[in-house]
Amino acid sequence: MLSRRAFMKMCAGISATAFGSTLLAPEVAEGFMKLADSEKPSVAFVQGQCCAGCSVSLTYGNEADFLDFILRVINLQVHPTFSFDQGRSYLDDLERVLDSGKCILVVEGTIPKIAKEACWLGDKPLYDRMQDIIERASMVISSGTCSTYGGIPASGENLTGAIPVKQFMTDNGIIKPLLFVPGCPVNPDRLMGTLAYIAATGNFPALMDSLPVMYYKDLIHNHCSRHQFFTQDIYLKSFDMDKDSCLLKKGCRGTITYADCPTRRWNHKTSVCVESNTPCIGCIHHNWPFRSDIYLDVEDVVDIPWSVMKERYEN
Ligand code: FSX
Ligand code: SF4
Repeated sequence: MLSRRAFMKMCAGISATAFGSTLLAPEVAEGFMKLADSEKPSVAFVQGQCCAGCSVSLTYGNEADFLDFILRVINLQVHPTFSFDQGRSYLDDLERVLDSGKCILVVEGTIPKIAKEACWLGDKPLYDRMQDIIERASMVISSGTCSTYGGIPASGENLTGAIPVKQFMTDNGIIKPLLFVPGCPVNPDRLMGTLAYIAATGNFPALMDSLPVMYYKDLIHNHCSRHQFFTQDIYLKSFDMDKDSCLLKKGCRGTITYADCPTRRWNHKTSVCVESNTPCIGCIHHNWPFRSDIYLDVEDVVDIPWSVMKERYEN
């Protein structure tokens, strides 16, 4: 059995890795004690227009192992990609868990409002089912950029009228606690960490514009490993050059995108976009995918005032 000291040390470790600070260690400890003798929160996933990449991403946890997570922290009741039960059985399971009135609903993807037939759930368009589903959940998490801001399905001419969850709720007068975990795909730690926080405390973590502050408070640019080259005006001009340069002139959106990617990293902390010689494409930004090209060639960046360039990068 763990001593109190060892237990608190473990909670501080979890707090530091999942939430970026040891400050939440007491809350984590209290939460785990609560979890030990109470029911784990029920979680149901629903997918709209998306590529299911967010769910695939979830299985590549950095700090938290997905299997461990669904065995110890939450009670994953139903998931359109992971559940053994598919089709009618998935719908029956979804109904059952929603009937409990205590389920946390995670939505991936958008909901088509114009061409409703672009996304079906069972024998009805998702749009016609969504009000009932959301109203029976205790809280809603928009997982991924599509579900949060519209993302790829709502880009361009948006012929299907793809809308994110928040707009669906506003259009249909639904009031329900709603939290955003954007990213295309979502970073597994951010979704599992958010759910773990809710499991431990029963509440949402601190939010700013519906985003957990612990993951989305700083610009990627501010913690980027290439930041020193930015301050020295050393910019990458061609991708076959060495790595000792800033990617700003190749359209890097780390300058306008708020997330902890440089420190949290991806794929078991292997790397992060800018360290793989790829500019940040801003997949977490509310305007993503931007109307302009993903990889911009902006040779004149140095001479353009930052305020003007920022506007250019945000579109
Ligand atoms: Fe969107 Fe997610 Fe991108 Fe895909 O669920 S955020 S297209 S990685 O799968 O919704
Ligand atoms: Fe900022 Fe991108 Fe340059 Fe990194 S590579 S310092 S995020 S502009």
